[in-house]
Amino acid sequence: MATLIPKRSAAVFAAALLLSQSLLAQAPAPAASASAPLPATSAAAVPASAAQPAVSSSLVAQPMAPEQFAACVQQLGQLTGTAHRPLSREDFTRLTATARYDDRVRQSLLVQAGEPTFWWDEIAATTDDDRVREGQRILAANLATLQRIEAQFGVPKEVVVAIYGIETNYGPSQGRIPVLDSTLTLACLRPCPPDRATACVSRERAFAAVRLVRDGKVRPESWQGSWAGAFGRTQFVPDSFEPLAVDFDNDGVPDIINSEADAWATTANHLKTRGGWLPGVPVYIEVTIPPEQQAAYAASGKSIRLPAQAKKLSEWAAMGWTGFAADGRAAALQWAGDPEMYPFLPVGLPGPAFLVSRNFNTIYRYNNSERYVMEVSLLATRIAGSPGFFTPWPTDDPGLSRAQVRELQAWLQQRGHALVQPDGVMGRNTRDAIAAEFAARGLPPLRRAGQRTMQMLMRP
Ligand SMILES: [Ca+2]
Repeated sequence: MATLIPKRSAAVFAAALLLSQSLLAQAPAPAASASAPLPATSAAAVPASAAQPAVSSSLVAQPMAPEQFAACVQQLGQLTGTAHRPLSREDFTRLTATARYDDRVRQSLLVQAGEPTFWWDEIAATTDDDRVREGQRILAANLATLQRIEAQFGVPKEVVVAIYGIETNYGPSQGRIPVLDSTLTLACLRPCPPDRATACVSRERAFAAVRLVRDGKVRPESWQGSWAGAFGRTQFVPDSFEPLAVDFDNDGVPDIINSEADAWATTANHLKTRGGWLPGVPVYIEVTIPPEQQAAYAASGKSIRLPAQAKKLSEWAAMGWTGFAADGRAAALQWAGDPEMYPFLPVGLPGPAFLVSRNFNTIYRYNNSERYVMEVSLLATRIAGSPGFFTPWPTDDPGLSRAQVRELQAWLQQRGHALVQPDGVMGRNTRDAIAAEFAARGLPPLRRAGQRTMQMLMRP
């Protein structure tokens, strides 16, 4: 979950642009909010007004020296002991004595700022048939528990299961970096203003991590998570876990690492408490915009998200907007309670168009990436047995499922690309190998493959 998709510095962003130029030149439309090709990180933890430092390009340019990290941790210790930060310097010093700088955090910051990816590739992989089936299996096997969570928090059980599926692939991908190390490393790579008072995400996250250890809420020897400090089955960051953790299996301990019930209830609590989930309101409805109104939504290379235009669904219907029936035919826009919704177009027109509700914003607070919100809500829709959306992406080369990516990776391995692992994730090594294969055929070195280009590459 998470919020902490770090903001990019100009320098890092410039590097990303250089990397991406060849891709942009060949692509039908660049992905809008280039959300990380990494496991998502975690939930909105501090007030939106809290300062969020930019990644300092000088700090992430090379690994931090051990003495520099030690000095940084010591400086953080000087800031403990204020009213909003109930943590003594003694406790902080004692509990961080064995913390280590972890360079995987820095490398992940760089990767995240790196390669742009496409909506159609990410959605195809994150909501593929395997993930839908596994979500349906988990839902059926835990129906009573998930129904009780839905009754208590008002959040649909399919949304909770979908977050579980997107965050950690239903459990196994919780991250392997000690959380004290990742949060302190991040706080040192993204330094805050040096005053005692200013709330600042990376610093407060590290303090919250230390408090969780101090209070016995986690077992430090086995407390691991993502590079961004998100941990557990639904990936909470320490500063979100601390106020929102729920012990739903009633064993006396909120444990989102080992207990699915606790993880699901804690997630539902976040959506209810932080975002104000509206029960009974859909996250999105796919729409068709009348031709004479389409010019305002033309593709611009960015997503189009217009919360200021929120209107009741009946008002959109009166303007001629229509939805889709389960069989893909046009249907009148209507919903019980006539919720307020606003336009969201991931890549503009041509392409899928949606009206989204406040529940879209609520999932966005869980992990502030538009792609993440659509992945979660599409997966939830399909887990519930409904079709995905009907309008095709504006590409003649749609994205691959994880099974297809594994097949492609196995082929790349056979072709001698030793760094490629058949893990179903289109990472840097896989992209390098794909580009090399295109180049070997005298073609532009695309750094992705889709349904059409995969067949073209693998043709004997
Ligand atoms: Ca528990």
